[in-house]
Amino acid sequence: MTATPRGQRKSAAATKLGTVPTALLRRIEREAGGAAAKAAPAAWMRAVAHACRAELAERLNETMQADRDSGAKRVHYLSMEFLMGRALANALAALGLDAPFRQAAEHAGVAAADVLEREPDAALGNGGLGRLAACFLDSLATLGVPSFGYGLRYRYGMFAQRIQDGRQVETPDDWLRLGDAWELPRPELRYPVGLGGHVASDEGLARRWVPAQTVYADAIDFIVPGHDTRRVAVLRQWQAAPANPIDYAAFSRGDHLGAAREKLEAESLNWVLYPDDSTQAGRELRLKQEFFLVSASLQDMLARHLAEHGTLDTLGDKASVHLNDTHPALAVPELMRLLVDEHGLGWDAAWAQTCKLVSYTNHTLMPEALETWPVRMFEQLLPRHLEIVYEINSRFLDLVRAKLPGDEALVRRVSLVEENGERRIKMAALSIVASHHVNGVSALHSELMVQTIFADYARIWPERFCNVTNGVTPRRWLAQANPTLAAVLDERLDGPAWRTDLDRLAQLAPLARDAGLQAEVRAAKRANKERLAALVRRELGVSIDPASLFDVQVKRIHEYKRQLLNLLHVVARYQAIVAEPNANWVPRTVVFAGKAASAYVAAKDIIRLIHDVARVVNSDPRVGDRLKLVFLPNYGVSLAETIMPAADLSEQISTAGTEASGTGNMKFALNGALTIGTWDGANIEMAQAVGREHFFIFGLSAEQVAQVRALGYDPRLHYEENARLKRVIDAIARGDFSPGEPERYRALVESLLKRDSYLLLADFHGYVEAQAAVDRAFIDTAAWDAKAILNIAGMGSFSSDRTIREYAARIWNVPA
Ligand code: 26Q
Repeated sequence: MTATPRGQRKSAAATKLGTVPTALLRRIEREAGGAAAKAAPAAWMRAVAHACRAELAERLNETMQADRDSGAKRVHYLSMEFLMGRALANALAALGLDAPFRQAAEHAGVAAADVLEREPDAALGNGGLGRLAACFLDSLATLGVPSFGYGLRYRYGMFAQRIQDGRQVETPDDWLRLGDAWELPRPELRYPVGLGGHVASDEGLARRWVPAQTVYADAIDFIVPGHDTRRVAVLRQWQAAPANPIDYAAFSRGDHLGAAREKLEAESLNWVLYPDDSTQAGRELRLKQEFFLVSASLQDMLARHLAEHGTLDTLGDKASVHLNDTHPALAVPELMRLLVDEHGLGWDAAWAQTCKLVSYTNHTLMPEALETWPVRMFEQLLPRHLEIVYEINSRFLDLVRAKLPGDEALVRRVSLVEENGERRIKMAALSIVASHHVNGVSALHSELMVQTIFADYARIWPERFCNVTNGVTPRRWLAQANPTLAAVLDERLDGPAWRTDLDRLAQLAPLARDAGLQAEVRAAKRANKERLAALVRRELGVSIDPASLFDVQVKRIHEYKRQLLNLLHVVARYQAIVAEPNANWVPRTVVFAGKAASAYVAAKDIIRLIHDVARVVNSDPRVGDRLKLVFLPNYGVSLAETIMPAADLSEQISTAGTEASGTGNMKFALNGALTIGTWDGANIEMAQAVGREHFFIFGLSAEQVAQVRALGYDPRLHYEENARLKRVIDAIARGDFSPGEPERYRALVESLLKRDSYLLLADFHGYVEAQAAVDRAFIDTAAWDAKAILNIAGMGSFSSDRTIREYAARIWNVPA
């Protein structure tokens, strides 16, 4: 095996059709039942995936054997979401099979790209939190950290988004229709999970849960390859199965639906991912899903520990349980129940182990997004767990009274039970109380976390709170998504090592003004822009000019992310172009993509307005190529892989203090886009790493936002004082973009003028100025290219490898 300049390992017989391609072709012929040349791309995709899976399964066995033998401490990463995307290109790269695959395809006359595109995205997540978990698995594997990711095998993942008459329509994402070529079922791993019922006491006063219903959790593994290592990570996903798949009595009465009730109920646990990151979906099914995930995962962890060590006394030394936000927070009472009720530990011993095991990452500061569950629902579904939560709470509140005596108001505030209105359990409080570490995901977010939402807990346990800034995997987000730029880096950074040592990007900084490097980076960007332009033409029938400035905002649609601020600028620019068509306009293409939660009306209005504005702008002959606006439907991991490498400008414009970190911001900069952004989340650390002068920063700081709000914010003042802003809002309010229905955006405009909860109007002026600075910078090509190179060079520390090393060292106490 030798490394080529592109970093792919070639087999010795790479030039002729070597043994690997021959084996691949045989496999395809076997699986597709005929000549490889005639097999459909989907059949190719499955066959190649199966070939990779066989190799990955071997590596998984090796990895697990090694961890058993060394008695290694393992990390258990519990998450309701893993937004994995496609796996084939990544597996081929990690296994060194990319070149053989391409050779085999070429030999058979099949387009490799067609095969790769047949793979459906595994979209088992909503957005940032889920994609972060996927990047973490890539880094856990690559760094060789003994670990398990635990999640649910959703039958339907994130909905597919279609646009009809400018409006979002959600359709089911049938990602398993072709069968998942990657799954490795583990029929030997099955655990019972109870629900409902009551609590009984035995003679010894021990309490024991008697569930009304039991389902089984079956394990299905998804293997994540490491890069530059034979080690792998595993994502273990749980599939629910009924204890009694058929009620024969009902069946023989002819009541077929009734006979299937238990089966249907069990399967509902895997039915669909909650597509809601905006509102607290107080739904019973969601609570059941959360419990199902944690119960199965913890039973699996305990079974393994007992098999390896024979005692639970060492559990906390050999395992770590990480909560990806509070969604798996039921792990705390479930672990206590398993240890105390099922394994006979005393409360104090069990609590000591639990606190040694658990850590928790918070991903949002917005109080309305903090998860709470009605006590009533909790009690119905999990009666024993409610008792345990009460016991945890009572001991915790005693501790608070002892530590900070005489402050009953504090005691009420920190209680795990919200007593105002309907009584509810506060999942963040539950997570904090049991965690040895609680972290935020950027420096600002972690600071605000202890100053605002968790201030009381930080007073009690200041040492418990810390920061671990997010990162992204350079394997997917640079090497795979941007092969043209990756080839430039391989050349300039002496080979492929940057893929697993991203700090090497810093070596580009001294070359930022090198005309040769600038030309190479520019050519790569141009190729990626042409690829995106082709996609836009295919999908939307709109032609966009690859020479124009590609200004891109792609992420979940949310008011706090302020897609609407971006759109206000687009309208302002449109009006200015119409007013002065002969001025020296820098041609721009504004690209949006993103999904709105199905119940989030304001977010859906924004999607509709983008389409309405796009129709008007794109068909106005006075505008021509000076401005184009496009919305690409069905944003997801795969679309991001095409869009991000093609961006010149990355829009990261959340109201300061609202975006916990952002990770798209990192992916864009890594691919040579410049950022226009607020002083928020990880934008701050990125700007510091790159140099503020190479960032377009605007708007109020988090502190100023808090001040403005405290003083009483009146958006109308900005509207009255800023003529440009007034023209924009008046045009929307008048129906300039919805002539058939002038009232269409009344609620949207009214909300802007009356509340403007995210201070768009306050930041509008600064934003428009920053956009003007972008235009000026873009026309100086050499200066722009230098900035792009410095952005790439500054991204070394935003690798998820760095993030995982920090978790390993500071939180999990495992080697990495
Ligand atoms: C909660 C209850 C019921 C149903 C759904 C939910 C739910 C689901 C998803 C609540 C929140 C989420 C997702 C949150 C999320 O993606 N947060 C993002 O996390 C990223 C990784 O840390 C950050 O970069 C982003 O700033 C943050 O918004």
